[in-house]
Amino acid sequence: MCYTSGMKKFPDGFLWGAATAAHQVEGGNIGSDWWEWEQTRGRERSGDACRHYELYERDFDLARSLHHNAHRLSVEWARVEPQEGRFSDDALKHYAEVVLALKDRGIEPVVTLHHFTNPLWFARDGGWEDRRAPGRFLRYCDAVVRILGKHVRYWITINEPTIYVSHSFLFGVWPPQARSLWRMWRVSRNMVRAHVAVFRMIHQVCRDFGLREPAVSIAQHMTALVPCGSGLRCRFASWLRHKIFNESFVDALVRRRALDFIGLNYYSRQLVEPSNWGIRSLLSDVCRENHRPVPKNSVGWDIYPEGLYELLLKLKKYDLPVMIAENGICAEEDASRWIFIRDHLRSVSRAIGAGVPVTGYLYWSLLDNFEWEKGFGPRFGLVEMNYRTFERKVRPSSLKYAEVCRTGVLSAE
Ligand code: IFM
Repeated sequence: MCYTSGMKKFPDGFLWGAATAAHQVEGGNIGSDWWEWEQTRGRERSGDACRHYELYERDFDLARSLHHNAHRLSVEWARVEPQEGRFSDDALKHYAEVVLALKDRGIEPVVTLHHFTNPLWFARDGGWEDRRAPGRFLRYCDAVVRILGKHVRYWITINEPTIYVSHSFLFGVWPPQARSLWRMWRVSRNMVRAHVAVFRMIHQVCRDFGLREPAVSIAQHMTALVPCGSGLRCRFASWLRHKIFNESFVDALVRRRALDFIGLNYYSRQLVEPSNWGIRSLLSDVCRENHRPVPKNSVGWDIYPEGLYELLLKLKKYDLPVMIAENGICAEEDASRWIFIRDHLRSVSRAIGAGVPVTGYLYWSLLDNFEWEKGFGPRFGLVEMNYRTFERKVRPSSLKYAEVCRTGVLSAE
């Protein structure tokens, strides 16, 4: 790492790019539980989204023109297995073409197998709570890996398991809108089992076919948990939340030797201030006074680049490579996007200098997209989307980021 006059040079071979997820960009994901939920409960419907299912080559041309050498996408289970045990050759062929379209452009694919959405048949028949869930997920992943395995090295089995289980089974804001610790625990346990089974299967398939060693992980969402005051309660609650929300999945998988690297999704901080020693308060109370104000994104999340550095240092103990699998800002004006990227890359660079083996940075997201229960309002894209005409427009911030991707250097200003 070179620090000459504030300039930061990233390691050779560093992965630079952006991420997307099928349901958020593809459009027409009619066989999924989210699609059904949106028809009656959602604020907005995903509808055609960005029409990425048909326009992916155009989007990858843009990624290449922005000097990305990696791209994270997700395969949609509901398309690949629209009915239990019946696989769609068309969908599998489509994803093979998508991955090849990336390779043809010199872009390394990072493939996610589960990004919040489930096939309807699966959701209706017990979903992730059912003891058959890990086996069902494994069967789907096996079909995908057998087709894509020779072109894909980096796999993310499950995106943000803690966000999925908390939003869907504890806070009740995502389908199936449950509010139950017991159900959340069952789903978490099944997701751990599912990941471990898929991790082993991917390694086995690569051995069987004589393919190069794969790199398999989850994408773990982590929040910087900052005690609001110096008192014991604030510090204890921050520690506890970090253990549960940031580290529990990673710990479970490291114990089972089922991670080749750590995929880290980082967006924001939480200023922790529990009002009492009750468990609910310890786990969820935040400072209401705005004691240590920082800028916010357009949906009110604190922007806190130092948090990325702090979390990366905490990951050092695992002795595994780390890929920033998502980091991004939704903003009404684009100027803050480049400042966000620059400041977070400074944190990444500091962490690398402190000995954390960070191997890549994938901005969320390549395109504006469907932000789940918030609909199309938040704009995260390097590329602006016109949802009426589907015209794509490169934002100025993406050109500044492109220069870093091209040179591997973050300049001082
Ligand atoms: O849009 C989401 C993505 O699906 C998962 N990580 C966080 C992003 C922004 O909220």
